[in-house]
Amino acid sequence: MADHKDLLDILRQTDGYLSGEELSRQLGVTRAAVWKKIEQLRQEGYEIDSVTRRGYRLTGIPDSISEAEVRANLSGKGTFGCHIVSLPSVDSTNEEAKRQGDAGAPHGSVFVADEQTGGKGRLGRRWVSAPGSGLWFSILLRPDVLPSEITGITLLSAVAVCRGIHALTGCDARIKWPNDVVIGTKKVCGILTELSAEMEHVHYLIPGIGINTNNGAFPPELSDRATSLKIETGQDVRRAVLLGKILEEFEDLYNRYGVSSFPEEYCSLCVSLGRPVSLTRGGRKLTGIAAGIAPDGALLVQTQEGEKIAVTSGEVVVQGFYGENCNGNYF
Ligand code: BT5
Repeated sequence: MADHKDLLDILRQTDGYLSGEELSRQLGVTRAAVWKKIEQLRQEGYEIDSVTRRGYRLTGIPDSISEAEVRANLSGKGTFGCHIVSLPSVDSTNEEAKRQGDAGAPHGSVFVADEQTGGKGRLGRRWVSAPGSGLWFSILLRPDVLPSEITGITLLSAVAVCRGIHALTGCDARIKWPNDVVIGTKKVCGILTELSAEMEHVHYLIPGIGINTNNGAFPPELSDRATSLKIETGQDVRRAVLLGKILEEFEDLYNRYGVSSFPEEYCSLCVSLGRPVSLTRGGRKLTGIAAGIAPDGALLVQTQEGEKIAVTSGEVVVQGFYGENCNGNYF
């Protein structure tokens, strides 16, 4: 028997009104059942106009990340989003992806949640993921590569996020090497890539992406360094639409670059390049200019002492931007 998601699909695909009789015919259910389904959708936040003798018309879609809403907004070829898991609340979408990855979930699965109770950043840092305020999701990938060959994936993901944000909001989203997406000098998105592998084989790879969409404000410790799409544009963003767009861009990039390389576009989007930077290496504080990105994704820094070094991990502070050490303390 058809459920209310089928009714939603029909309403979505119809421009004008559809009578209760026509809906009951198409769904193969009674008119009373149609009415019940309409009420159920209204409770989920869908706005449905009803006019006597004309019927029903969909007039408003909520900012829902339900599987049905995500699926309705997928426009890629179908690999990314073949399996969608949407949860009201979860510890971390990366952790959910790992659990389901261990249980055999397929390449291209997407895990999305309205709230994360244990959202995480790199080095055990916390990622603030309040309910309804952002798009928190993870993609499960099963590339046939060695663990040493996954160096491009975080960079590629950042490009997909910039493209998706720009397409939907017009915001000039850029990248602070390696994994922050910023608007101006504030962070709108963070990416955490995790891996399950043996020496010779990657079981799966999980880029986890957190984008502040509709946050009106942040906790005091983040307020001068975090922003949201709503703060930047004054408009609400429908997260399922943004997710659909990012998955489409991700699929396009993944099919062209895989996980081992990244698009040249990364460099033109990267705000770190050409700026003074400082970092700590082997207990030594170094300063210099971010001069380029190596093919393996490392940041090339021309130091004041005249050396050119490749930085693959750790915190690089870009002049004019926020920074923090591995304890999450700012400097
Ligand atoms: C990151 O780490 O930026 C990676 C964040 C990844 C989050 C996604 S959400 C979906 C998936 N599931 C997860 O559990 N994680 C991923 P890092 O570069 O270490 O930055 C963390 C720092 O960003 C924190 O120490 C804060 O200073 C700051 N921060 C925390 N929450 C933030 C937010 N909502 N917006 C902006 N900055 C935030």
